[in-house]
Amino acid sequence: MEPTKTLAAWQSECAKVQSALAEAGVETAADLPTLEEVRVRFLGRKGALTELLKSLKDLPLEDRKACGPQGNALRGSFEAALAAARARLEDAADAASLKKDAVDLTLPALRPPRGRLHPLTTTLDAIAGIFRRLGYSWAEGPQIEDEFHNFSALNIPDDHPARDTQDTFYLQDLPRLLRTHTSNVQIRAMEKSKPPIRIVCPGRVFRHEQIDATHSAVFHQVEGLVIDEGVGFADLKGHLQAFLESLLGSSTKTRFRPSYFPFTEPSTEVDVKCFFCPGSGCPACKHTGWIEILGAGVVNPAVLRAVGWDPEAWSGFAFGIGVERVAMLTHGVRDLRDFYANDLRFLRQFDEDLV
Ligand code: 2NM
Repeated sequence: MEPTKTLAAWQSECAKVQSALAEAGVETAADLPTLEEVRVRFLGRKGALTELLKSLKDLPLEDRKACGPQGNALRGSFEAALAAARARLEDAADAASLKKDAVDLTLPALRPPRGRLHPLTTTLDAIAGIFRRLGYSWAEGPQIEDEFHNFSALNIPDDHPARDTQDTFYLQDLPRLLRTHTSNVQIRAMEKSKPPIRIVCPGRVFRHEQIDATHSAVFHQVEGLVIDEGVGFADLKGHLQAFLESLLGSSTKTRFRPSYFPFTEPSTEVDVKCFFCPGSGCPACKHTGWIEILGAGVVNPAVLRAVGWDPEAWSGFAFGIGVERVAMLTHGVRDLRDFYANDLRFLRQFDEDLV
């Protein structure tokens, strides 16, 4: 093939490529895509340096021998400059990402958030746990109940105000109601067994109440029942004194006041000496020095008769404890609605109670 290019022409093109390379900014390219653009501009398929090297074949043989090494040297130094620039940019990118995603392994670990039992649950468990250690079994029953198990069997007369719709939630189309205490469980436990019995009945109860800081339409009770031969008021006092000392401390002072419930006779309301003030009076004890904590009494013979148990042969006592009321006193909570709001700022206050 006849040469079509002169040495002078090739040398001039080579000088142009060389000066274009010098101005291409390989050393100062800001990032890898820019550098790649420069590479393609000179060494791509139609790149200026590629074309220059391809045109070597158009030179006379003698000139090709002289220009070949010159062209290759140019490509060599350009490729070396590209490699150096690429290494510089990659190092910089690595350093930037290390800085951005830096992990300080000397920092203390973050604790994963941990759930806990609700203070009403721990209070209910604490109450039931004390009675378990006094030999009581745990019994549960329905929250939707009939009038017999919630009222009649408990010697609550048909015209008693507690049965009024002002106080009790009745179901719309059924002769059923939401239990107003867990005594229904005790009636059912007696119905399906024989004396003796010693049970606690923890659970949710419902009353048609005006809701305020100390009243909720839904709350929790732990009721207890002991029936055996010759069990009376002295046993009631012994069990409840032991319970209160275990719950509130061995120096707890109690006061058994006479009271009235249809299902017990005699009946009593039990107060503990105020543990917020030295007896001098404060808002917690309504300036009386005493805090009412539970109700109790000797089971009315009418209740035993209602379940077919012989009141001449068997006797015993029963009590009812409001879980919310105890939890308010033991946790220093002034508004029981705080227990139901599920505000973690409130609930987390009691994390230290659990070990
Ligand atoms: C109270 C107070 C006094 C009570 C009575 C009975 C049953 F079923 F045996 F008759 N259960 N609970 C009772 C007695 C409950 O709550 C303040």
